[in-house]
Amino acid sequence: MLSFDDYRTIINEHLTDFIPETDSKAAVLSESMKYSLRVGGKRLRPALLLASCDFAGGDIGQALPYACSLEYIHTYSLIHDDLPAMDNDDLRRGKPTNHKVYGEDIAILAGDGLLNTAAEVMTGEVLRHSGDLIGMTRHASAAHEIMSRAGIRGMIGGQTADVKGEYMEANADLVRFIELHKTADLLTAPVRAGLMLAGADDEMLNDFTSYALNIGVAFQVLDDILDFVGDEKLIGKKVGKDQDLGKCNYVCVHGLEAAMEELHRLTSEAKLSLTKYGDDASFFISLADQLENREY
Ligand code: GRG
Repeated sequence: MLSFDDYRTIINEHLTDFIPETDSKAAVLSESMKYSLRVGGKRLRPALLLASCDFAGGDIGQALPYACSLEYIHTYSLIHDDLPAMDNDDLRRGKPTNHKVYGEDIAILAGDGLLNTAAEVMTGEVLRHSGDLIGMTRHASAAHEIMSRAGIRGMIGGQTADVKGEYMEANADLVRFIELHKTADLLTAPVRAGLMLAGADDEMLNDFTSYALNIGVAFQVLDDILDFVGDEKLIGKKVGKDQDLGKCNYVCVHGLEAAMEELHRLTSEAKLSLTKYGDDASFFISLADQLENREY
């Protein structure tokens, strides 16, 4: 297996390779899509996809279009989340948000364009394997996994609960629903899709699903902690937004100390899911530790 930095380098080198050329009359669309893709980002989700495929003995060249597609979906969700109708943010990844540079109309279309391109790229890959039933089934499963976890029972459903939950009473069930769907689903999709592309068995899929859901929820709990105590310069966007919007998150429901304990518990649970793989799973174990200690 490669290091996280090596997977990230592969992604950064190929990230825009799968964006089709647009007609010159729509040139601003691909420009704004590429602006948000290139403006930064940890590349956590696509790196997880390549690493999971690699771990299970798959070909990371075949996984690359799915890894990039997932980053397109993640980036679309950030562009739309930053819009005035949602979180109304001026900064993302330390740079002006898409609508601040291109206007709201183009930012909405850039998000649409990224989501649609992801579906186009992945279904194209499925079609390319139509002569090989086993290969095609693996590709179709990976594409379905990504689209459904990004969809209305996944990230979009979680975002809806978040948006509509803004002014509700503090509610632990609502907070867990938002953590699981707005955030953890899009961190679970790459792990499962990578394994599916490699043809992993159900036992491995179950163990890694448990790992991914736990780091995914932990990721959101830490996001909530950072919204209270994080450094705006490091994070690259305004902090304290949840309180400003009257949003209910893990910290406001359970308190800061309990949030830190939950972050540690979830990270330990994630690592425990992979105990049987020993040193072979060290990439995933050290990633869980790094995520627990991230400051942005
Ligand atoms: C608009 C349908 C729709 C969904 C938006 C992504 C999202 C759902 C909301 C963003 C709010 C937020 C900050 C959620 C916390 C988890 C998260 C997605 C953080 C950003 O992910 P990182 O830290 O970002 O991996 P980078 O910039 O490193 O890629």
